[in-house]
Amino acid sequence: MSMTTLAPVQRLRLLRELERKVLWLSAWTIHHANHLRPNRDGLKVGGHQASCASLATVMTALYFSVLRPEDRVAVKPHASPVFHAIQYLFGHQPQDKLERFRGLGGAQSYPSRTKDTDDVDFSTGSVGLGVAMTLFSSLVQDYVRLKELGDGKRPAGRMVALVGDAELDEGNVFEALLEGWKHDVRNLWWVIDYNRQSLDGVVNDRLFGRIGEMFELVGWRVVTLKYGKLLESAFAQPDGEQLRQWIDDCPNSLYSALVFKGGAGWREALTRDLNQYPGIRRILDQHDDAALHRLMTNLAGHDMQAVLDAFESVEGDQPTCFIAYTIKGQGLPFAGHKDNHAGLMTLEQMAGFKKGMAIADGEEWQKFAGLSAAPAELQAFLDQAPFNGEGRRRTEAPVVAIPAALPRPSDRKSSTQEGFGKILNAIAAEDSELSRRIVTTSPDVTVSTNLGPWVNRRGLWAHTEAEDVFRELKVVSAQLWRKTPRGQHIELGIAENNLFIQLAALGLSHQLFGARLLPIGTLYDPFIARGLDALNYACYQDARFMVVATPSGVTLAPEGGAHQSIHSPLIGIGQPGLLSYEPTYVDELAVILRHGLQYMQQDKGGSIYLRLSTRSLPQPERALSAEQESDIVAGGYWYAPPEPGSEIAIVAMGAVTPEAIAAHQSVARDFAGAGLLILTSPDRLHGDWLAAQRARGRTAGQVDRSPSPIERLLAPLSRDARLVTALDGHPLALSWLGSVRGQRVVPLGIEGFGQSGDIPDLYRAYRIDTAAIIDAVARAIT
Ligand SMILES: Cc1ncc(C[n+]2csc(CCOP(=O)(O)OP(=O)(O)O)c2C)c(N)n1
Ligand SMILES: [Mg+2]
Repeated sequence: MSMTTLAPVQRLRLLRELERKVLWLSAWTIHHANHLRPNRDGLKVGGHQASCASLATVMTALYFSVLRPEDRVAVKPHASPVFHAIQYLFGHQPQDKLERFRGLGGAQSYPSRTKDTDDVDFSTGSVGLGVAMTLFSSLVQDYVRLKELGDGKRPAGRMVALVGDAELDEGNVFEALLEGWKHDVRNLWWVIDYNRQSLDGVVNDRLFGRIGEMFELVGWRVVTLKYGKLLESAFAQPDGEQLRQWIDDCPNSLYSALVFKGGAGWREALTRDLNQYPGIRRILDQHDDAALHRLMTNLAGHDMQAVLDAFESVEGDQPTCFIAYTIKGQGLPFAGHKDNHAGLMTLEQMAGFKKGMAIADGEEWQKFAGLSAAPAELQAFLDQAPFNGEGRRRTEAPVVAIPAALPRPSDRKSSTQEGFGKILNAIAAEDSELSRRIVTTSPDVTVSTNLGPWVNRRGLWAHTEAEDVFRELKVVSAQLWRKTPRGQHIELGIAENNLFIQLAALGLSHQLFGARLLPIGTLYDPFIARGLDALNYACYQDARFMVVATPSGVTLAPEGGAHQSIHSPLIGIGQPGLLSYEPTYVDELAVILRHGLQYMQQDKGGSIYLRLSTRSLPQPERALSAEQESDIVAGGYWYAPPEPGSEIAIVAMGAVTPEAIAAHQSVARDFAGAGLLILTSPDRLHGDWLAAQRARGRTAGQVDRSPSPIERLLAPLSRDARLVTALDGHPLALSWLGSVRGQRVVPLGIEGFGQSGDIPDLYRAYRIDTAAIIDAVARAIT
C-alpha cells in the first residue's frame, strides 16, 4: 500500500478509526494517571479529557495525513495527551511514558521540547504564547530561506498552531498578529478549536462574530468549518434551512447545554421552536434520540471528511485561520457541560466509554484494539504518514566560531551601552561568519539602545527591497533604514512580548530550520517585566539568544521612576536558562559578549542577559590578562585586592562602581588592607557556589573541595570580615554573599520606586553614593 494509491474512501475509513483510537488513548492516559496509579500526596493528577476530545479529529487528520516533515506545530497545551497518543501510535512514545503521564520522567502535562522525547516542535502551556510562537517562527523560516543560511534542502513548511478559542482572549496573540502583518508573514496556519468553552465556562457569543473579520483585516484567509456532512445534508432537505437558521442563532450556552442533555433535549427544543415546519417534523421522526444527538452535534470540526476538505482546499502561502466548530468533550459523557474543563470521567463513566470503544480489559494500551480495520492495514497507514517521511524532524546546525577577542573600543570615557553599540558596529564592518549569523531585533528602541550603527551597516530585514525615503529625499539623518531580504535587523513595534517570542523563534532556528543564528535583542531594562512570561517561555524551550537591556536602574536619572528598573538583577538570578551579567567597564563587556556568543551555542549553555547603563564612566587603562578575563566570565574580580586577613571589603557592580572606588579610597586610609571587589555576574557566582556545595555533598568520602569562584574570591578575607555591597538594583542581588563564608553584609541598593533627578541627587536620595558606602562601612564595623 502506498499513500498515492490509497483511495480517498479507504483513507477516510482509516482516519476515522484512528480518530477513535486517539480519543480513547488520550482519555485513558489521563484516567490511568488519576485512578490507576498509586497516589502518594493526595493531589489530583489532572489532565483535560474534554479539551483533548475537542481536537481529536483535527489532530488525527493533521498528523496522519495532512502535515509534511517541514511543518512545525504548536499544540494547544491541554491537548498534550492527544499529541502523546499520536506519537505513541507512530512509535515515537513508549507506553511506559504514557503510563507515567504527569509523573516524573513521564509524558509531560503540556507538550515540552526539552522534557518530552516525542518530537515536540514548540512547548506550550501559558496560553497564547505557543500561538504567537508559530508566527514568529514563520518569519524566522523566511529570514533563513531568503539568506540561504540553512542546509538548503527543506521546502518552506507551514507553521501550525492548534489554538484553544479562549487563547484569543490573550492580548499577545493580537500583538503578534499585527507584527506578522507588518512583516508580511506567510505559511502560517492557525486552527481554532472553537468549542465555545474556556476554563470557567462558555465563551462570549459576540467575540467570534468579530474574530474572522479581524483576521481578514490583516490579510489572512479565513476558512470556517462549521457544519459536518450530516447536518449539511439535513439542511438540504425541505425546511432544512430552518434548522440551519436555528443552530446559527442558538446562543453558545444553550447549544452547549443541549449537547450535554443529549437527544431528548434536542427533540424538546426543536419541537418547541420549529414544530410548524413539516420538514423538521420529518427529520425528528426519522431520527431516534441517539441519531438526533449525532446529527445535532455533527459540527465540521468533528467530521473527518469536512476537516480534510478544509485543510486540502487551501493552496499557497497566505496565512490561514481555520475556525473549526467543535464540542468540548465530544464523545465523552460530559460533552458540552460548562464545568467540564478539568472534569474527569468517573470509574463507571470510563467503563461505559471503554465498552463503547469495544476495548476488553487488559487491552487498554493496545494500539489497534477495538478498531475494525486490520492491524496490518492500520500499521501500514501509520508507517507511511507523510509527516515522518524524512525521519528525525529536529535539525542540527554547526556552531559558529567566535574569534578569540571581539573588537574593544578604547574610549577613555564611555558607558557600557555606548560600548555595546561600538562593538557591534565593528563586527558589522567585518565580513565574517560571526557578522553574518548575528541577527538583531528590538521593539522600537533600536536607536536608543545604540543598535543604530549596526543597522546602518547591515540593513533592516524585509521580504522585499525598500529604500530609505528620507535618504532618497536627501533629508539628513544619522540612520539609514534600508529594507532588504539581506537585512539583519528585525524591527518590531513596541511590544516586549513580541520581542521575546521573536527571540525564542530565532533562538531555536538551529533546531527548527537547520540554520544557526546568533540573535541579539535590545530593550529598556525596566520593560523586561512587560514581556516576562514570554522571556520565561523562550528560556523554557531552551531557545538561545542574548538580551541586551539598557538603560537600567535609577542611573538613567532624569527619565524618572517609570523607566527605572529595580528588581531586574533578581530576574537575572532567578530565571532558569538565562545567564545574566552586569559589566561595569567596556573591556569587561567585550569579554562577556564574546563568552555569551559561545555560551549561546553550547549544549549545556543557555541564553544571556546583559544589563547595561548609559552612565559614562572613566575607563581603566589596562590590558586584561587571561586570568582577569576568566574572572570576568566567572562573575567577578578584585579591582583592589585585599590584604590577607582583611576585615573590610567593598563589593560593587555596574554603574555605582565610581562611588565604590571613591569610598574605598577613603576607607583605605583607616583600613589599609580593605579590598574592592567588582562583580560582573552575581547570577553566575551564585549558581557555581550552589553547584560546588552540591558536588561536595555527592562525593562524600573522597570530598571534592575545589572552591567555587566566589569562595576563592572571598578566601583572602578574614573569616569575620564585613562586606558592604552596592549596586543600582535590589540589594538582595548581592546580600547572599554573606552566606558564602558566614561574613556580615551591609547591602546597599534600590528598594523603592525611582524618580526624576540627576545622578548625584538620586544616588544620595537612594543611599548608593560615596557617603552612603562610607557610612555603611562604619556601620559594618561597629
Ligand atoms: C496564561 C494562562 N492563563 C491561564 C491559564 C489557565 N488555563 C488553562 S486552560 C484555560 C482555558 C482554555 O480554554 P481554551 O483555550 O478555549 O481551551 P479548551 O480547553 O476549551 O480547548 C485557562 C484559563 C493558562 N494555562 N495560561
Ligand atoms: Mg475552548
